[in-house]
Amino acid sequence: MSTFPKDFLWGGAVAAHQFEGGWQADGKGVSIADVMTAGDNQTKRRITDGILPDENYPNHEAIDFYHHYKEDVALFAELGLKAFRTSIAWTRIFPNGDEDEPNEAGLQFYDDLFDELLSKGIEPVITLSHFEMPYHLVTEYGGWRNRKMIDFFTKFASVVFQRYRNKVKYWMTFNEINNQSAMMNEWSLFTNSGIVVKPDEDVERVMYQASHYEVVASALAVQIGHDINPNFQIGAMLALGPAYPASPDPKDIMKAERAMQVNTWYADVQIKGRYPAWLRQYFKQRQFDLDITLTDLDVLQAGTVDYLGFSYYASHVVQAVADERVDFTTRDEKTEIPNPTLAASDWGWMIDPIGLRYMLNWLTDRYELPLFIVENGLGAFDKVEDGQIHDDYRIDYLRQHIEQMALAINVDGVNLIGYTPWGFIDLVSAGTGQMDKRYGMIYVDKNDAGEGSLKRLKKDSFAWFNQVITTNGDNL
Ligand code: BGP
Repeated sequence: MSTFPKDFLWGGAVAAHQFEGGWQADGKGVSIADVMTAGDNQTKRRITDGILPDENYPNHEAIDFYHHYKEDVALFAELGLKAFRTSIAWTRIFPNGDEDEPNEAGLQFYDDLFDELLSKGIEPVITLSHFEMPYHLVTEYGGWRNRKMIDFFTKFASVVFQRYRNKVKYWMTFNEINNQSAMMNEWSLFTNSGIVVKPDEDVERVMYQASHYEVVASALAVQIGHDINPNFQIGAMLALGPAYPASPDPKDIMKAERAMQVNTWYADVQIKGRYPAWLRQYFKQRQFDLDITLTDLDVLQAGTVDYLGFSYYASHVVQAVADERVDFTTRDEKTEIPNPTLAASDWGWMIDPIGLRYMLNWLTDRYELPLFIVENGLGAFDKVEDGQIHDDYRIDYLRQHIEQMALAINVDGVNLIGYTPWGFIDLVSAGTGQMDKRYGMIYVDKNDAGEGSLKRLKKDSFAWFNQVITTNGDNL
């Protein structure tokens, strides 16, 4: 028996660009996700220079939720969802990002979607920017390198806050804003900030500058949102998983601590309203000379978030290197090693349910804010046999994580307000662009080559998760 709070937000999570399709429908503009090709386990997604003929862009059609939303929402209701996390595709509202007036057809789509959800008792949980900024802002302005992005983003935020002020209560500003702290991974900088680093640029400086503009934009959005509706709950959203030290060697411990600091400083700023000491010092030592104004610092202080949303998939193990730098910063991947005590998914992600409880404790001690797990799940290959999908591996993964959530709440006193497992309906993988890296409880008939009927089928995990929700987590 696991006790969850009475109003616990059991739900499911997706993002507009990974499931809506309709990439040009009703005036939608081209987003950064629209210029990313399909990859797979071995092949990285490529970022093309605009839309090229003969390339496979999996997000263009995705699972075509745009044209199936009514039937899909009916299925979500049958699954028992109390909350549904998605994003508003920025390019449906401002196709290029720098227009004076929003696109009414795009606004209407989300009105219709939110009405449909609310009529079924499903609470929308909305991310403003989930890896899908307008591509025009990249080609014309250089993405988040440019301070002008703050104005474009806050305008977008104001328009949707105003429009949906009576339909949406839970918001998040930037999805996994901290991914780009792994700046050597070009996917992260592009999806977070619309940046492809030029040969003469210092990638680390570029990353910190873009991140700064984003935390300022986030803080301004929080203030704008609270002015429009004081009941709004506006959260930060980070990808979080513990970085364990590889051994008791104090150098490994220090390395792991710094890895956590590098990964979580965004939450420090968004929750506490100021940069942590180590990072202020780091900026000085590295002589980045960032554009951070005194007004920005006031904005950060005034725009702190109401809760912390986070994704949790895996934990990591880090090891100090022989010629460790005095600041212990993690600049590349050679410091991360596999964890011999854990199994990994088919994509090499370490499966660590206890790490989730650890993280919930760590975050509670550090921030004392309500926590919301807005992504979690197992990407796996599924097999359809006679129209059925027996995904017991997925049920096991989710069950083990929910058990740890229950312990965190009941034994450790963590204030956890909800759980929206990722990709509860199969969708395009953000990292690889695959369809066959599936997270869903609802199967969608489409493969990596983009072929399939788009038919939806219930996996075994569908009935299981429905039972979890209807018993409020008592029957796992
Ligand atoms: C997070 C993103 C999601 C999502 C998920 C799973 O990084 O917020 O958009 O896709 O991870 O990752 P992937 O799709 O690469 O398996």
